Amino acid sequence: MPSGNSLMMPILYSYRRCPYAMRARMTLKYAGIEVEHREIALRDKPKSMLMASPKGTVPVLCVDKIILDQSLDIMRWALGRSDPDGWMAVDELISQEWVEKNDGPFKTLLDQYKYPNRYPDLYQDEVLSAAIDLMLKPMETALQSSQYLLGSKMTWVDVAIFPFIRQFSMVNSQEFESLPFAATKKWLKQQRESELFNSVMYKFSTWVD
Ligand SMILES: N[C@@H](CCC(=O)N[C@@H](CS)C(=O)NCC(=O)O)C(=O)O
Repeated sequence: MPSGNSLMMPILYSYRRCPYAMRARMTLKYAGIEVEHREIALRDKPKSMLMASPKGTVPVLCVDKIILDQSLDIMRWALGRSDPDGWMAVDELISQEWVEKNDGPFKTLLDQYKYPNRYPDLYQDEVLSAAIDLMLKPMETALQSSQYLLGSKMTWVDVAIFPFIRQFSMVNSQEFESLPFAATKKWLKQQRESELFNSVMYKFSTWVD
């Protein structure tokens, strides 16, 4: 068998609760791409993963001789292969804006909200209201006028952002429930209860090289 042939199943290094890995797993599943799943322990990463991608974050997809170690690259690669419901049929600039805001400033606020002990100089209520102003309010406005962030159809932007909003909602679920964002809560519930999301939350045992 020649090396690098396309019969090799892609290998995905993943971590169940990682939002970046969730968006990659959801997209691979949607695209119908089967992978060899290697669940990692963040505190004891397998050498084979670090050899493929020394920066040591998940997800990492190894396909043929290509290493994709950014979740958005994995999404793009998967959707380039198969995109049955047109997740990519959206305005590129608007999509980028949402996802950059999520992965950049919103992720920073999410970490500050989730790990207050690491940020003793910050006030939690200020962190929360910054996150609300930056992300939750614009999401609510968008979702009040359409079922998904960019219109009436689900797109890669919903999938890229959902795991982070889910994480945000779980930091203090009572607090989240008290927020006046009915449309966002409905969207979150739909994503969370979807077959697609639940199908990628299987508990694998940890991969050992
Ligand atoms: N920009 C990367 C970020 C991935 C990332 O930060 N993943 C976290 C887990 S959620 C990680 O692997 N962190 C390494 C560690 O905690 O050691 C991507 O989009 O894939």
